[in-house]
Amino acid sequence: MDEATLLIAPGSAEAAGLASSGRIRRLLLYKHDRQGWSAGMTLDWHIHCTAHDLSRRGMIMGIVNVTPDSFSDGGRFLDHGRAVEHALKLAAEGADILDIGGESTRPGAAPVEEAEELRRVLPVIRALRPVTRALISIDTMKAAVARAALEAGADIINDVTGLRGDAAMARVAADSRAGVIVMHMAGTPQTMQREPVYQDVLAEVTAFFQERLRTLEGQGIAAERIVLDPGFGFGKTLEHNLRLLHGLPDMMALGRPLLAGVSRKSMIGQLLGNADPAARDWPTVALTSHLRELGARLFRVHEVLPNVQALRMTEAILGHEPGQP
Ligand code: HH2
Repeated sequence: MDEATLLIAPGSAEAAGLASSGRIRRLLLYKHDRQGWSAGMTLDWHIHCTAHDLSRRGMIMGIVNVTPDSFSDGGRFLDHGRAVEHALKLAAEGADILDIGGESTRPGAAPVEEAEELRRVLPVIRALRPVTRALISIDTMKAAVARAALEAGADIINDVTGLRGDAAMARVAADSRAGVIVMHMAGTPQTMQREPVYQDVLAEVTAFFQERLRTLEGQGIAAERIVLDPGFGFGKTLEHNLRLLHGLPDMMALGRPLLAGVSRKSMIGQLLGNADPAARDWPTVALTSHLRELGARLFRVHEVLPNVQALRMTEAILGHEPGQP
């Protein structure tokens, strides 16, 4: 198979198979980053009536945890006023998306009742909607929470179960025109870090995405509305996370934008011997730059400003066509 065939059919099973063989890694990177699928290909993300073109300009998603127990900032923004203030600060720093969550997904976290989750997130979304132009995403595994959040003005459903956790979630997404983030997780937050095992983590996560794209399309959710997220730290050892990060260029063959959520995660602590999550922001910034070069287009982060700066600098270099001064 040659380069032209690949460009004609990114996202096809054929392209994904070739990509996971490792043989076209550099070609895909070059074609995508330097030329942005120039042979008629785009990397659009459809949200409501707008197509956001991510081929040349990625997005920063700022994290707003309205929780008492999130792994790095639990309790800091449980108060609604504080959460809104924090979200507006992230938007002012350049966040394209504000990701509002009312249930921690850290390993072993206790599940939260629907009523309590709604009580945490809805007032924050309602307060933000009229005062920010940033997109708002709802980070939830519950269909009822997603539906209420969309009614309150949210634009995106961010479901760490990849729309498998709650049987009603796909219907909520299909009934709306919201963007959808499909994340891979092995098990549940309660069980996921109990010795996760894969034969080939990259092939298995890629196959999961193919199945999700197919199934969700059949349920009325067009692929153009979907962003894919390998789910770093969700049922993965350090080795699994590193393999997936290295394999991002291969996953681009799926033809959908990729989101990386590595901010302050324990894999950084494991590698650097860095126990304090808040002290993991600089490695996170470095990863934003590097992962943008490997093909990721969306970055879910706690600290927005330095990540926006790293992303824009990296894109300035990637977009610099040969022959220009
Ligand atoms: N990670 C967390 C939560 N939601 N959503 C996506 N799409 N991707 C991720 O990697 C991801 C996510 C965990 O981080 P955080 O929200 O900071 O912690 P907690 O779950 O403890 O609130």
